[in-house]
Amino acid sequence: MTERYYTTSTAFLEALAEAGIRHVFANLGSDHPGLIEALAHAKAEGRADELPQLVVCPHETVALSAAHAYAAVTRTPQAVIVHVDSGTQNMGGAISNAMRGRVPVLIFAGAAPYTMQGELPGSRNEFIHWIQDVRDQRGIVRGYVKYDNEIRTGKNVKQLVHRALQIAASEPAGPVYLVGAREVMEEPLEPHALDPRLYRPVEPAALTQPVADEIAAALAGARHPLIITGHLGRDPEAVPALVALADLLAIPVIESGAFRLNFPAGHPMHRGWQFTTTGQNPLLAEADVLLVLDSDVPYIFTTNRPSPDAAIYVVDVDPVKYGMPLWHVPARRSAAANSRVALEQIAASVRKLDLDRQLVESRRAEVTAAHDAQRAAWESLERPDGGVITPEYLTACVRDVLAGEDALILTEAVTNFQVVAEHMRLSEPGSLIGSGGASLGWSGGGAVGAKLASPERTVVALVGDGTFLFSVPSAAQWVARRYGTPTLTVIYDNRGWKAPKQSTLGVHPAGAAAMADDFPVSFEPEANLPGIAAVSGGAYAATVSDPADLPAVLKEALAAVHAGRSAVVAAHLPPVQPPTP
Ligand SMILES: Cc1ncc(C[n+]2csc(CCOP(=O)(O)OP(=O)(O)O)c2C)c(N)n1
Ligand SMILES: [Mg+2]
Repeated sequence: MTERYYTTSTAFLEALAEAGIRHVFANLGSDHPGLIEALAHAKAEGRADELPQLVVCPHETVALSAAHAYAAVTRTPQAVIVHVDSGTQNMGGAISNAMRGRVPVLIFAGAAPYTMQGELPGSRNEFIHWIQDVRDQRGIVRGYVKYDNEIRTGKNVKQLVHRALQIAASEPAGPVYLVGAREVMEEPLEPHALDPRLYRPVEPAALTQPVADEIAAALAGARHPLIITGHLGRDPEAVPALVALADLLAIPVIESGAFRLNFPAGHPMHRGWQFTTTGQNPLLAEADVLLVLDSDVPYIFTTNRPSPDAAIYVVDVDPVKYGMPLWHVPARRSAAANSRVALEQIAASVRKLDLDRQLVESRRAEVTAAHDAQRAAWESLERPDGGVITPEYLTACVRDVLAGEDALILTEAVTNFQVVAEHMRLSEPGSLIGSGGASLGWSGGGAVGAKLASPERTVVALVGDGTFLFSVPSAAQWVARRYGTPTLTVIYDNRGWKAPKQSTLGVHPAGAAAMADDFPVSFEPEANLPGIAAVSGGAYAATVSDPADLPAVLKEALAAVHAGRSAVVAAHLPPVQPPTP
């Protein structure tokens, strides 16, 4: 019997498999012969099932965004392989999205060989090995990862992988980065296994009992309590815990900067969303007790803030936001805890109190009436405007075509984040994901990862036209066809970047740019955006201008997805800039 081929690369891939990772999103290069060889040997030896499947991604943004969405859906760490410094840089903003989105992803990059005279297998034999040798490859991502390290020997590579995954998955979750040069990835080893159960993520933290009691008493004694949350729904099981507390005391809930379903849209205590909200929210102004739960941006102080007398409590796994140099909420008390655990503790403490039932019930009636009025006002906007598709009408059409589907919505709709939230009316925990970060272009790869992670669901990405282009749609759509992950993408197509125009108007409302209506944000002449998906991924492609056509086109697009083909529909909204004469 021939001896089993087993190197650091085999052990590295095996460690990922031990941790339950089934796909590795990869963009390969001269640094990866060890990995490619390990995979080929495993196949030849009938052991391919013992290693994860490589998903070839022609762009690193797509690779990391796919791993990001996969991790967000499954809440398990995922892995990405990129090429030395170049591939690391090409992940671009996707790594900052993974950090802000708090998703556990292990990124492995090769490194230039560290011998050049054939001293070791893998030694330099290509001109590019000198060019790719940089002083601080790990420094490229150090501001964005929780952990970085170099694999220096195969002897402990599994230890490093499992430790990296443990750090990635412990709250707050985030990306981790390992590098390994060619020589070390070629090192022959004795096969060995490692028990991943000994590297479990850190258990969720709880509030101390006095703090749980204090928050419970404050909420129970408040006239106008309010809860603001941003991403507690990363753990779908936290949603019913929030519902239980909101029900118990009739507390209205606002979602702020939300990229997850944190609270069911149809629940009578749901009082709307805030993104870049420009006006004062009356609920926030009148709140006498405010609980900020898992929120990076609970409000924007310059335009929308709580009363200076409000008693504010912050509960968050990272309540002081170590990763944000400027951040402050004037909280009476801040506590580091897992939101689901904390909510269950606070509710248990509330149940021990003697409540003013009349106060709670009259508040429930008031909040419910306000909720109903808010929804009626939104619904009245769900129509075209003089033959033009409005974002509200578009979102309502998407919502209606998805009725009865088990849909997973990816939102990257930028200036239409709020419209998407208000008009999709999602209520299922786990039915919405966004990147959580600031770097646009996540949803192309994201849709691939989300569909791979949940093949039974209908995955729908709602994106801006600029965002669609940021997402490297050629690469994303190719991967989708190659790996059989059909999804529907709907482009909120205002033919340009509305956000920078709005930002300018926010600072210079009557400035020269505003006066001349001169903003360099237009995408005229128009590109055929769905056409990119058609040529690179064989997708169903359509562009719609007439509101009357929209429902039928969306239906046809959805049918294409169900038949196994991706679909991209661009819906023409009012243009961001008037067409140039
Ligand atoms: C990678 C990246 N580059 C640039 C930006 C800055 N930026 C923020 S919003 C925006 C416009 C996005 O355009 P589109 O998707 O069409 O959305 P719209 O603003 O038109 O709603 C840009 C360029 C960003 N957030 N991320
Ligand atoms: Mg746009």
